[in-house]
Amino acid sequence: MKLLNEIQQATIDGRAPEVAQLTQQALDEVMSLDDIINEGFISAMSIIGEKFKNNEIFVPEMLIAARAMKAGLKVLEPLMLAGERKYLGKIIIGTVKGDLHDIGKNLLGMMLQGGGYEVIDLGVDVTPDKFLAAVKEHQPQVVGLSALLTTTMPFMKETVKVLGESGLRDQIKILVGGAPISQRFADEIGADGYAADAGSAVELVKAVLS
Ligand code: B12
Repeated sequence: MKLLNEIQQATIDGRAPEVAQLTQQALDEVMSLDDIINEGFISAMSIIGEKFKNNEIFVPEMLIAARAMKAGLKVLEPLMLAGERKYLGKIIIGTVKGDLHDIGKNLLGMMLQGGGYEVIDLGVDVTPDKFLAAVKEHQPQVVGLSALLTTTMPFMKETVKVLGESGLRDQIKILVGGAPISQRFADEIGADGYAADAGSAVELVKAVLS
């Protein structure tokens, strides 16, 4: 528990090398990936988010904390990706237009890969047309849209609309997620599913594909 608190604090402080080292130590002590991610990193990011909202910290500090979290995730990556290679399905993921947040989307990608799915990551600031082009090219079963800003949520709606008009809609399931997203919003925009975190997203993908 103490170690997870240390990971959380070092992430908040943006001490990337120390986060990497503490994460390795947590793995050596056989702590679960879920505990490290949830109690170490995600809890740190919600504290950072609160501090930012209250003007106690600003974008540079948020960025430095995000880098520290990435350094920790890098240590976990080989374990998260260690799944079987025979894919259960193909999934395209991306952060929608105007939005540069990618930590949650990356985590989602790693968990899905670990869960046995082939993941094609389109990156951040992905326009609806780019999602459509990728669907045509890769023919996935699932498309996962991520948004962290309330101002970019309309582009999620736009992406669902563009995919809807393409004639390919019945061949794909569209899932949405990100801190400001809810099941209600997913229903409103005509998405096929919503999950609050990357772990539940893997379950959701299993469910929509079954
Ligand atoms: C780190 C961070 C940044 C970093 C991002 C670095 C990076 N490479 O991602 C930087 C500094 C760049 C940044 C910039 C900005 N940010 Co910022 N940021 C954050 C912060 C602190 C953490 C986000 C994060 O990584 N969380 C951890 C991850 C693991 O969680 P997650 O993304 O929610 O993902 C999980 C789930 O949601 C889910 N999930 C995510 N995507 C998907 C997709 C699918 C399909 C599914 C099923 C599930 C799923 O699974 C994930 C894993 O469990 C949040 C606060 C917060 N608590 O969210 C603010 C926050 C999102 N940012 C905010 C703001 C305002 C900004 C800026 C506008 C600030 C500015 N003035 O410039 C810019 C916008 C830049 C842009 N155009 O995108 C606000 C948004 C407010 C709002 N209502 O829209 C927040 C909420 C802070 C706050 N409290 O005010 N930010």
